[in-house]
Amino acid sequence: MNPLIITCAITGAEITREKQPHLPVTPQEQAVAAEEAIQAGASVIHLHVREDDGRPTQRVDRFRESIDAIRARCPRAVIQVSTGGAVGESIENRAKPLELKPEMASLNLGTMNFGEDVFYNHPKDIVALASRMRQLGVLPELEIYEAGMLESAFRLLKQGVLREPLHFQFVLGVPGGMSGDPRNLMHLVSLLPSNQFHWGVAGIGRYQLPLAVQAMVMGGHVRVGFEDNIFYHRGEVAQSNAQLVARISRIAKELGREVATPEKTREILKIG
Ligand code: KMH
Ligand code: ZN
Repeated sequence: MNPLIITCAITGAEITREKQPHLPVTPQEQAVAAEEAIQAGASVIHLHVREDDGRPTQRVDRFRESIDAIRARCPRAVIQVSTGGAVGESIENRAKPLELKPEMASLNLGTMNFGEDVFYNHPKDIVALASRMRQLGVLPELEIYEAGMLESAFRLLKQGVLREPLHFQFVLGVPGGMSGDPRNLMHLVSLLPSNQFHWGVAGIGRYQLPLAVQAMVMGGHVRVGFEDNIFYHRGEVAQSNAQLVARISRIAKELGREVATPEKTREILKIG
């Protein structure tokens, strides 16, 4: 089976220190969390940044600080910046970290209810973000929360806005999108027409582990981390992002699935 790409979403935009005391917030904390996650088997760091007081921000200087700090501790990591930001962030701000020309960036494929909020992704903004990524040589990771968004991605591929090979992240379990029911992942994967596509799954909350295991068996990739889930077991907060990554690496080993190094990940996703 193909090597397993583990992405670690170390911080996110919504989780607070009150809920997860080990949440990395400052660039230095993020660098330590990223280094530990890479050592535990992650190869991609999905990056949101915060101000020192924990507020989410899309300030380009803050992204630069975090990326420099992560690079200093783990130069091999593939860094994927978020263009999703926090709910309610302007599209102009969401696009800002692209100017740093990261290797990867997230691209959200549609508008949806997101818990009690609405996560807006206007079609023209999706096209603009995708086009800017293409101009700057940034690989988009396509964030898919329900099946209609996957079909939107296929339309954008036909229109030439996106290019193969596409890399999908199925984010399942956000209230407002598809839940983490295993049949939803089966259905989404069944809609992928060929192996010209890469896919992974990010299960939210209690869905994180079962969906990760399902994806590993199905040949997909996995995202874990505090952005999506703060618990190790029910009611027991995880001690670090790396703890969540290490569990996936151990299960992969048991399943006989090699864990991709950052170098292998670049080769698989054709980065650089
Ligand atoms: N914070 C969520 C509203 C992404 O990084 O692209 C959106 C999000 C997706 O986290
Ligand atoms: Zn994110």
